[in-house]
Amino acid sequence: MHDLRAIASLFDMRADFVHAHPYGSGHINDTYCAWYDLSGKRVRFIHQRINHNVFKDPVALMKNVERVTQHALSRLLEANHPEAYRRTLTCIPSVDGSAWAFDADGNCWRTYPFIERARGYDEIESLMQAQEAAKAFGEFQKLTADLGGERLNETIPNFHHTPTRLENLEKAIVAADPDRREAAADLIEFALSRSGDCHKVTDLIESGAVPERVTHNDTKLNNVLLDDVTSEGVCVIDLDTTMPGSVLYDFGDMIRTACPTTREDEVDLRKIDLRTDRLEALLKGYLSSASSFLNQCEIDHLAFSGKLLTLECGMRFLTDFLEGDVYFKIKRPNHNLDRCRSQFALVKAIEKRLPEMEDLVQTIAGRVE
Ligand code: ADP
Ligand code: GN1
Ligand code: MG
Repeated sequence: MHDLRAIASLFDMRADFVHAHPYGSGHINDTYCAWYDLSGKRVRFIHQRINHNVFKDPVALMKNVERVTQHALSRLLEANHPEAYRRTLTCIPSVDGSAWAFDADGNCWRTYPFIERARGYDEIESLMQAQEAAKAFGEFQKLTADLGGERLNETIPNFHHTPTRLENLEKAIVAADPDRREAAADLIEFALSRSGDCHKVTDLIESGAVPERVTHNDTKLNNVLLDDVTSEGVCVIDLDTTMPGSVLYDFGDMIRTACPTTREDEVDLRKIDLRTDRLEALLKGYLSSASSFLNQCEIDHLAFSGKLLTLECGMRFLTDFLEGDVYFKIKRPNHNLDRCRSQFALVKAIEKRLPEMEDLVQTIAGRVE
């Protein structure tokens, strides 16, 4: 636990720090919810330490976040949105006026107002949630489409370049501790057996059939806050990987996180399946906001993107396990192995359902046009 009172003093809070506690279930950053006293009223903020093991240039990252959030806010204010400050993250400035601040140990921090009366879900509870989350991510892509200015910084190069992820896995297999390699033998075999899928989307991007766009790149269900009462997608969060990418990365990760019958680290593999009613809800929500700018090739690969992103995520968990659990936060030994096993079980479930999923995409896309 960091000294949050000291962190608070780095920002222009205009309220008195009361106390803070670790918050949320993200795998990457250190997130704290901090309570403040503002003229007798309790208000809360999020303080976050950016994981600089994962994000090598936190200032370049924060410059992206600052641009995207300012753009979103100005659009909301132009439209006289009654809840503009709840619909986008906004950066509280540091005492010297930047959107970030470094502590005495060289850690980079940022502060956001806490988005109230809404939350993110690790596990989905209703079809409405899937639909609203997908709509919100589609709107986010629409918003970033007219960002203007320079290309955003690549906060993690080759983040969703699946062939590079496969190469990283192959290197990790060679360098791994023999016990870990042995424990993961069946999963290594599975990953390598699906290597033919890894280059399909990057080939389409290289050929120009799938355009580069500004995308979120981490559209896990818990990275959109849904209204406590209406389930409406209120605010897209976790903008660390918002950078040039493909809509297929965003939709694929929505499938991976919103459609399974179990959570990401389920150990009872018999329970793992993909719910096509949830895919239908995702498609309805996403296409209601994104159909105006998607091309046919993107639409034709939406179902496959679910398989690709699930395979890629499983490969990343496996690589991290082989490298000694240095990237994703883990809560128990073999956690990354369990996560990988569950993701690969989901890949198999998707493979069985792919024809049904493809039909659903064409049906819903046909209805929206
Ligand atoms: P990570 O990269 O580690 O996933 P996130 O930015 O997703 O970090 O934050 C972790 C969790 O903190 C989120 O899943 C969400 O529950 C919560 N959170 C983050 N920002 C806010 C905010 N502004 N208001 C309310 N909750 C937030
Ligand atoms: C991480 O930050 P979080 O927990 O929302 C990861 C994603 C993975 C996800 C798997 C920057 O997301 O890419 O898909 O875990 N984020 C980063 O749960 O690597
Ligand atoms: Mg997150």
